[in-house]
Amino acid sequence: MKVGVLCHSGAGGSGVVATELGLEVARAGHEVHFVGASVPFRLGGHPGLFGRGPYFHQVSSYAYALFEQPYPELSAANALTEVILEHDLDLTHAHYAIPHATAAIHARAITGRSRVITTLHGTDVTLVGADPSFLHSTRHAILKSDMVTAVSKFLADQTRDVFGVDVPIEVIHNFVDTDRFRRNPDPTVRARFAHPDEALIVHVSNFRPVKRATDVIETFARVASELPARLLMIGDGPERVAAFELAQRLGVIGRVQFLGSFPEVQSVLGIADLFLLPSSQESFGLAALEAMACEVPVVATRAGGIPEVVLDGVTGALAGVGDVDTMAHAALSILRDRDTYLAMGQAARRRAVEHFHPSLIVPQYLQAYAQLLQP
Ligand code: GMT
Repeated sequence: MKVGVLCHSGAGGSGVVATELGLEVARAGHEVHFVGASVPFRLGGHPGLFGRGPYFHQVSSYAYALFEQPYPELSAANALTEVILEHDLDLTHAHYAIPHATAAIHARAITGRSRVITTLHGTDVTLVGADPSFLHSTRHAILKSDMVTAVSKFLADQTRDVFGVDVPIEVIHNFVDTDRFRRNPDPTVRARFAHPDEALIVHVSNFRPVKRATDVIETFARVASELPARLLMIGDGPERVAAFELAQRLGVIGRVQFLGSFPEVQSVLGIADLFLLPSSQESFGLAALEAMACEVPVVATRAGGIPEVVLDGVTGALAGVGDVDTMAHAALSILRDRDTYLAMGQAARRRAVEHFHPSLIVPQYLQAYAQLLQP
Protein backbone atom coordinates (compact mmCIF):
# COMPACT_ATOMS: atom_id res chain seq x y z
CA MET A 1 0.00 0.00 0.00
CA LYS A 2 1.03 3.60 -0.53
CA VAL A 3 -0.08 5.67 2.43
CA GLY A 4 -0.10 9.44 2.96
CA VAL A 5 -0.06 10.73 6.54
CA LEU A 6 -1.23 14.16 7.64
CA CYS A 7 -0.50 15.03 11.27
CA HIS A 8 0.55 17.78 13.64
CA SER A 9 4.33 17.97 13.83
CA GLY A 10 4.64 19.11 17.48
CA ALA A 11 5.21 16.99 20.60
CA GLY A 12 1.47 16.29 21.13
CA GLY A 13 0.04 12.78 21.27
CA SER A 14 -1.71 12.78 17.88
CA GLY A 15 1.54 13.52 16.04
CA VAL A 16 3.38 10.94 18.14
CA VAL A 17 0.81 8.22 17.36
CA ALA A 18 0.86 9.20 13.66
CA THR A 19 4.66 8.97 13.57
CA GLU A 20 4.99 5.70 15.48
CA LEU A 21 2.23 4.18 13.32
CA GLY A 22 3.80 5.47 10.09
CA LEU A 23 7.11 3.87 11.07
CA GLU A 24 5.40 0.56 11.89
CA VAL A 25 3.47 0.61 8.59
CA ALA A 26 6.73 1.27 6.71
CA ARG A 27 8.41 -1.57 8.64
CA ALA A 28 5.57 -3.82 7.50
CA GLY A 29 6.72 -3.12 3.92
CA HIS A 30 4.34 -0.35 2.84
CA GLU A 31 5.30 3.03 1.39
CA VAL A 32 4.61 5.90 3.80
CA HIS A 33 4.62 9.61 2.93
CA PHE A 34 4.30 12.19 5.71
CA VAL A 35 2.97 15.55 4.55
CA GLY A 36 3.27 18.51 6.93
CA ALA A 37 4.59 21.95 7.74
CA SER A 38 7.66 20.47 9.45
CA VAL A 39 9.15 17.06 10.20
CA PRO A 40 7.07 15.38 12.95
CA PHE A 41 8.66 15.54 16.42
CA ARG A 42 9.50 11.85 16.79
CA LEU A 43 10.41 11.36 13.12
CA GLY A 44 13.18 13.97 13.28
CA GLY A 45 15.97 11.84 14.71
CA HIS A 46 14.82 8.58 13.14
CA PRO A 47 17.45 7.06 10.83
CA GLY A 48 14.86 5.93 8.24
CA LEU A 49 14.35 2.40 7.06
CA PHE A 50 17.23 1.88 4.64
CA GLY A 51 15.79 3.61 1.60
CA ARG A 52 12.24 2.47 2.27
CA GLY A 53 11.22 5.78 3.85
CA PRO A 54 9.14 6.95 5.53
CA TYR A 55 9.29 10.03 3.30
CA PHE A 56 8.53 13.59 4.30
CA HIS A 57 7.01 16.26 2.03
CA GLN A 58 6.86 19.84 3.24
CA VAL A 59 3.71 21.94 3.06
CA SER A 60 4.71 25.43 2.01
CA SER A 61 2.75 28.48 3.03
CA TYR A 62 2.20 31.61 0.99
CA ALA A 63 1.89 34.92 2.80
CA TYR A 64 0.12 37.48 0.65
CA ALA A 65 -0.61 41.00 1.89
CA LEU A 66 -4.32 40.61 1.14
CA PHE A 67 -4.63 37.52 3.37
CA GLU A 68 -5.44 38.39 6.96
CA GLN A 69 -4.29 34.96 8.14
CA PRO A 70 -2.59 31.87 6.68
CA TYR A 71 -4.70 29.07 5.20
CA PRO A 72 -3.07 25.85 6.47
CA GLU A 73 -5.92 23.63 5.29
CA LEU A 74 -5.61 24.85 1.69
CA SER A 75 -1.81 24.62 1.73
CA ALA A 76 -1.95 21.06 3.14
CA ALA A 77 -4.59 20.01 0.61
CA ASN A 78 -2.43 21.41 -2.18
CA ALA A 79 0.76 19.65 -1.01
CA LEU A 80 -1.13 16.40 -0.45
CA THR A 81 -2.62 16.64 -3.95
CA GLU A 82 0.90 16.80 -5.41
CA VAL A 83 2.01 13.78 -3.37
CA ILE A 84 -1.10 11.77 -4.32
CA LEU A 85 -0.50 12.48 -8.01
CA GLU A 86 3.28 11.98 -7.97
CA HIS A 87 3.35 8.86 -5.79
CA ASP A 88 -0.02 7.40 -6.65
CA LEU A 89 -1.15 7.13 -3.01
CA ASP A 90 -3.86 4.60 -2.21
CA LEU A 91 -5.06 6.31 0.91
CA THR A 92 -4.50 9.24 3.25
CA HIS A 93 -4.50 8.77 7.01
CA ALA A 94 -5.54 12.07 8.60
CA HIS A 95 -4.72 12.39 12.29
CA TYR A 96 -6.87 15.04 14.04
CA ALA A 97 -10.00 16.31 12.32
CA ILE A 98 -9.07 19.97 11.78
CA PRO A 99 -7.35 20.79 9.48
CA HIS A 100 -6.07 17.35 8.45
CA ALA A 101 -9.24 15.42 7.68
CA THR A 102 -10.68 18.45 5.89
CA ALA A 103 -7.47 18.84 3.86
CA ALA A 104 -7.44 15.12 2.96
CA ILE A 105 -11.08 15.26 1.83
CA HIS A 106 -10.26 18.35 -0.22
CA ALA A 107 -7.29 16.59 -1.90
CA ARG A 108 -9.49 13.54 -2.59
CA ALA A 109 -12.02 15.82 -4.31
CA ILE A 110 -9.29 17.44 -6.44
CA THR A 111 -7.61 14.18 -7.48
CA GLY A 112 -10.61 11.86 -7.52
CA ARG A 113 -8.48 9.28 -5.67
CA SER A 114 -6.79 8.33 -2.37
CA ARG A 115 -9.39 7.27 0.16
CA VAL A 116 -9.47 9.01 3.53
CA ILE A 117 -9.21 7.41 6.96
CA THR A 118 -9.53 9.87 9.84
CA THR A 119 -8.35 9.17 13.38
CA LEU A 120 -9.92 11.35 16.05
CA HIS A 121 -7.51 11.97 18.93
CA GLY A 122 -9.25 14.07 21.56
CA THR A 123 -9.44 17.82 21.62
CA ASP A 124 -10.27 17.78 17.89
CA VAL A 125 -13.67 16.59 19.16
CA THR A 126 -13.96 17.61 22.80
CA LEU A 127 -12.60 21.17 22.52
CA VAL A 128 -11.71 22.49 19.07
CA GLY A 129 -14.32 20.60 17.05
CA ALA A 130 -17.09 21.36 19.52
CA ASP A 131 -16.42 25.11 19.31
CA PRO A 132 -19.02 26.88 17.14
CA SER A 133 -16.24 28.19 14.88
CA PHE A 134 -15.33 24.62 13.81
CA LEU A 135 -18.44 22.54 14.56
CA HIS A 136 -19.85 22.25 11.03
CA SER A 137 -16.46 21.72 9.39
CA THR A 138 -15.56 18.99 11.87
CA ARG A 139 -18.91 17.22 11.48
CA HIS A 140 -18.48 17.37 7.69
CA ALA A 141 -14.96 15.92 7.96
CA ILE A 142 -16.30 13.02 10.03
CA LEU A 143 -19.24 12.35 7.72
CA LYS A 144 -17.18 12.56 4.51
CA SER A 145 -14.20 10.46 5.63
CA ASP A 146 -14.27 6.97 4.12
CA MET A 147 -13.51 5.54 7.56
CA VAL A 148 -13.28 7.02 11.05
CA THR A 149 -11.40 5.69 14.07
CA ALA A 150 -11.18 7.03 17.63
CA VAL A 151 -8.49 6.32 20.20
CA SER A 152 -10.90 5.27 22.97
CA LYS A 153 -14.47 4.14 23.48
CA PHE A 154 -15.02 7.33 25.44
CA LEU A 155 -13.99 9.43 22.41
CA ALA A 156 -16.14 7.42 19.97
CA ASP A 157 -19.21 7.94 22.20
CA GLN A 158 -18.38 11.59 22.73
CA THR A 159 -18.05 12.15 18.96
CA ARG A 160 -21.53 10.74 18.33
CA ASP A 161 -22.94 12.97 21.12
CA VAL A 162 -21.17 16.20 20.21
CA PHE A 163 -21.86 16.04 16.47
CA GLY A 164 -25.12 14.09 16.53
CA VAL A 165 -23.66 11.69 13.92
CA ASP A 166 -24.57 8.05 13.60
CA VAL A 167 -21.58 6.76 11.61
CA PRO A 168 -19.46 3.72 12.46
CA ILE A 169 -16.42 4.76 14.49
CA GLU A 170 -13.89 2.04 15.10
CA VAL A 171 -12.06 2.20 18.43
CA ILE A 172 -8.31 1.64 18.00
CA HIS A 173 -6.37 2.41 21.16
CA ASN A 174 -2.94 4.07 21.31
CA PHE A 175 0.04 1.72 21.47
CA VAL A 176 3.54 1.71 22.95
CA ASP A 177 6.78 0.08 21.83
CA THR A 178 7.56 -1.88 25.00
CA ASP A 179 11.09 -2.68 23.79
CA ARG A 180 11.97 1.00 23.71
CA PHE A 181 9.84 2.02 26.69
CA ARG A 182 11.14 -0.09 29.54
CA ARG A 183 12.78 0.26 32.95
CA ASN A 184 16.28 1.71 32.88
CA PRO A 185 18.17 0.03 35.75
CA ASP A 186 21.32 2.19 35.31
CA PRO A 187 21.69 4.03 38.67
CA THR A 188 23.98 6.66 37.15
CA VAL A 189 21.15 7.98 34.96
CA ARG A 190 18.77 8.24 37.93
CA ALA A 191 21.52 9.85 40.02
CA ARG A 192 21.47 12.85 37.65
CA PHE A 193 18.00 13.76 38.89
CA ALA A 194 17.51 12.32 42.39
CA HIS A 195 19.28 10.79 45.36
CA PRO A 196 18.60 7.08 45.92
CA ASP A 197 16.33 7.85 48.92
CA GLU A 198 14.21 10.40 46.99
CA ALA A 199 11.05 9.51 45.09
CA LEU A 200 11.26 10.64 41.46
CA ILE A 201 7.91 11.87 40.13
CA VAL A 202 7.39 12.75 36.46
CA HIS A 203 4.82 14.63 34.40
CA VAL A 204 4.91 14.80 30.59
CA SER A 205 2.50 16.95 28.58
CA ASN A 206 2.09 19.88 26.23
CA PHE A 207 1.13 22.09 29.22
CA ARG A 208 -2.22 23.06 27.70
CA PRO A 209 -4.91 24.14 30.21
CA VAL A 210 -6.61 20.69 29.95
CA LYS A 211 -3.46 19.09 31.40
CA ARG A 212 -3.83 21.08 34.67
CA ALA A 213 -0.07 21.41 35.16
CA THR A 214 -0.68 23.45 38.32
CA ASP A 215 -2.46 20.42 39.85
CA VAL A 216 0.78 18.48 39.27
CA ILE A 217 2.61 21.08 41.38
CA GLU A 218 -0.13 21.11 44.07
CA THR A 219 -0.04 17.32 44.31
CA PHE A 220 3.74 17.22 44.34
CA ALA A 221 3.97 19.88 47.10
CA ARG A 222 1.73 17.73 49.32
CA VAL A 223 3.85 14.63 48.63
CA ALA A 224 7.14 16.48 49.16
CA SER A 225 5.97 17.75 52.54
CA GLU A 226 5.73 14.12 53.70
CA LEU A 227 8.71 12.40 52.09
CA PRO A 228 11.88 13.26 50.13
CA ALA A 229 10.86 13.69 46.51
CA ARG A 230 11.74 15.39 43.24
CA LEU A 231 9.57 16.30 40.25
CA LEU A 232 10.53 16.38 36.56
CA MET A 233 8.21 18.43 34.34
CA ILE A 234 8.72 17.46 30.69
CA GLY A 235 7.25 19.35 27.76
CA ASP A 236 6.33 22.91 27.06
CA GLY A 237 3.24 25.01 26.51
CA PRO A 238 1.08 27.86 27.76
CA GLU A 239 0.75 26.73 31.41
CA ARG A 240 4.44 26.16 32.05
CA VAL A 241 5.00 29.61 33.55
CA ALA A 242 1.96 29.29 35.85
CA ALA A 243 3.28 25.91 37.04
CA PHE A 244 6.75 27.36 37.61
CA GLU A 245 5.38 30.31 39.59
CA LEU A 246 3.18 28.04 41.70
CA ALA A 247 6.19 25.84 42.52
CA GLN A 248 7.99 29.01 43.67
CA ARG A 249 5.01 30.14 45.78
CA LEU A 250 4.65 26.72 47.41
CA GLY A 251 8.37 26.63 48.22
CA VAL A 252 9.15 23.48 46.20
CA ILE A 253 10.91 25.05 43.21
CA GLY A 254 14.26 23.64 44.41
CA ARG A 255 12.84 20.12 44.04
CA VAL A 256 11.26 20.69 40.59
CA GLN A 257 13.07 20.67 37.25
CA PHE A 258 11.44 21.86 34.02
CA LEU A 259 13.29 19.92 31.32
CA GLY A 260 11.48 21.22 28.23
CA SER A 261 10.49 19.05 25.30
CA PHE A 262 12.52 16.17 23.84
CA PRO A 263 11.57 13.06 21.83
CA GLU A 264 13.56 10.46 23.82
CA VAL A 265 11.17 10.69 26.75
CA GLN A 266 11.73 7.02 27.63
CA SER A 267 15.14 7.94 29.04
CA VAL A 268 13.41 9.73 31.92
CA LEU A 269 10.28 7.57 32.22
CA GLY A 270 12.55 4.53 32.62
CA ILE A 271 13.96 5.88 35.89
CA ALA A 272 10.73 7.36 37.35
CA ASP A 273 8.89 6.11 40.45
CA LEU A 274 5.50 7.69 39.77
CA PHE A 275 3.71 9.47 36.91
CA LEU A 276 1.12 12.22 37.45
CA LEU A 277 -1.61 13.02 34.89
CA PRO A 278 -4.28 15.25 36.48
CA SER A 279 -5.99 16.27 33.18
CA SER A 280 -9.51 17.68 33.00
CA GLN A 281 -9.94 16.06 29.56
CA GLU A 282 -7.98 13.14 28.16
CA SER A 283 -9.27 10.92 25.40
CA PHE A 284 -6.70 8.19 26.12
CA GLY A 285 -3.49 9.37 27.84
CA LEU A 286 -0.58 8.15 25.70
CA ALA A 287 1.96 9.63 28.13
CA ALA A 288 0.49 7.53 30.95
CA LEU A 289 0.72 4.38 28.81
CA GLU A 290 4.37 5.12 28.00
CA ALA A 291 5.06 5.48 31.73
CA MET A 292 3.24 2.20 32.45
CA ALA A 293 5.43 0.39 29.93
CA CYS A 294 8.39 1.57 32.04
CA GLU A 295 6.87 -0.03 35.18
CA VAL A 296 5.79 3.33 36.55
CA PRO A 297 2.48 3.47 38.49
CA VAL A 298 0.22 6.31 37.31
CA VAL A 299 -1.84 8.62 39.51
CA ALA A 300 -4.37 10.36 37.29
CA THR A 301 -7.88 11.73 37.04
CA ARG A 302 -10.88 9.69 35.99
CA ALA A 303 -11.26 11.99 32.95
CA GLY A 304 -12.41 10.76 29.55
CA GLY A 305 -10.66 7.59 28.37
CA ILE A 306 -8.05 7.39 31.16
CA PRO A 307 -9.92 4.54 32.94
CA GLU A 308 -9.56 2.51 29.70
CA VAL A 309 -5.79 2.67 30.28
CA VAL A 310 -5.07 3.07 34.00
CA LEU A 311 -6.78 0.54 36.28
CA ASP A 312 -7.61 2.11 39.63
CA GLY A 313 -5.86 0.22 42.44
CA VAL A 314 -4.05 -2.09 39.99
CA THR A 315 -1.73 -0.05 37.75
CA GLY A 316 -2.08 3.20 39.71
CA ALA A 317 -4.87 5.29 41.19
CA LEU A 318 -7.64 7.54 39.85
CA ALA A 319 -9.27 10.61 41.40
CA GLY A 320 -11.75 13.32 40.46
CA VAL A 321 -10.58 16.29 38.39
CA GLY A 322 -8.98 18.88 40.69
CA ASP A 323 -8.91 16.53 43.68
CA VAL A 324 -5.24 17.09 44.49
CA ASP A 325 -5.65 15.83 48.07
CA THR A 326 -6.77 12.39 46.89
CA MET A 327 -4.04 12.29 44.25
CA ALA A 328 -1.38 13.21 46.83
CA HIS A 329 -2.76 10.65 49.28
CA ALA A 330 -2.71 7.94 46.59
CA ALA A 331 0.83 8.89 45.55
CA LEU A 332 2.04 8.68 49.16
CA SER A 333 0.37 5.29 49.71
CA ILE A 334 2.09 3.89 46.60
CA LEU A 335 5.50 5.39 47.34
CA ARG A 336 5.53 4.41 51.01
CA ASP A 337 4.76 0.74 50.50
CA ARG A 338 7.50 -0.95 48.46
CA ASP A 339 5.40 -4.09 47.80
CA THR A 340 2.45 -2.07 46.48
CA TYR A 341 4.80 0.07 44.41
CA LEU A 342 6.51 -2.94 42.80
CA ALA A 343 3.25 -4.83 42.23
CA MET A 344 1.63 -1.79 40.56
CA GLY A 345 4.68 -1.16 38.39
CA GLN A 346 4.72 -4.75 37.20
CA ALA A 347 0.95 -4.75 36.61
CA ALA A 348 1.33 -1.51 34.63
CA ARG A 349 4.03 -3.01 32.38
CA ARG A 350 2.01 -6.21 31.95
CA ARG A 351 -1.06 -4.20 30.92
CA ALA A 352 0.99 -2.23 28.37
CA VAL A 353 2.46 -5.43 26.90
CA GLU A 354 -0.76 -7.46 26.92
CA HIS A 355 -3.20 -4.80 25.72
CA PHE A 356 -1.34 -1.99 23.97
CA HIS A 357 1.63 -3.61 22.24
CA PRO A 358 2.21 -2.56 18.60
CA SER A 359 1.70 -6.19 17.50
CA LEU A 360 -1.89 -5.94 18.77
CA ILE A 361 -2.80 -2.42 17.65
CA VAL A 362 -0.94 -1.86 14.34
CA PRO A 363 -2.70 -4.81 12.59
CA GLN A 364 -6.03 -3.15 13.44
CA TYR A 365 -4.96 -0.10 11.42
CA LEU A 366 -3.57 -2.27 8.60
CA GLN A 367 -6.84 -4.16 8.47
CA ALA A 368 -8.73 -0.85 8.33
CA TYR A 369 -6.51 0.25 5.41
CA ALA A 370 -7.10 -3.04 3.57
CA GLN A 371 -10.86 -2.77 4.14
CA LEU A 372 -10.79 0.77 2.81
CA LEU A 373 -9.15 -0.35 -0.41
CA GLN A 374 -11.62 -3.10 -1.18
CA PRO A 375 -13.51 -2.26 -4.34
O1 GMT B 1 -5.47 17.10 22.49
C1 GMT B 1 -4.39 17.41 22.95
O2 GMT B 1 -4.20 18.21 23.83
C2 GMT B 1 -3.19 16.80 22.33
C3 GMT B 1 -3.60 15.61 21.56
C4 GMT B 1 -2.80 15.61 20.37
O3 GMT B 1 -3.40 15.64 19.34
O4 GMT B 1 -1.60 15.66 20.39
O5 GMT B 1 -3.54 14.44 22.40
C5 GMT B 1 -4.62 13.58 22.25
O6 GMT B 1 -4.19 12.48 21.49
C6 GMT B 1 -3.41 11.47 22.13
C7 GMT B 1 -3.06 10.39 21.12
O7 GMT B 1 -4.18 9.78 20.60
C8 GMT B 1 -4.17 10.93 23.33
O8 GMT B 1 -3.42 9.91 23.97
C9 GMT B 1 -4.44 12.09 24.29
O9 GMT B 1 -5.19 11.61 25.38
C10 GMT B 1 -5.21 13.18 23.59
N1 GMT B 1 -5.30 14.37 24.47
C11 GMT B 1 -6.45 14.79 24.99
O10 GMT B 1 -7.52 14.24 24.79
C12 GMT B 1 -6.37 16.00 25.84
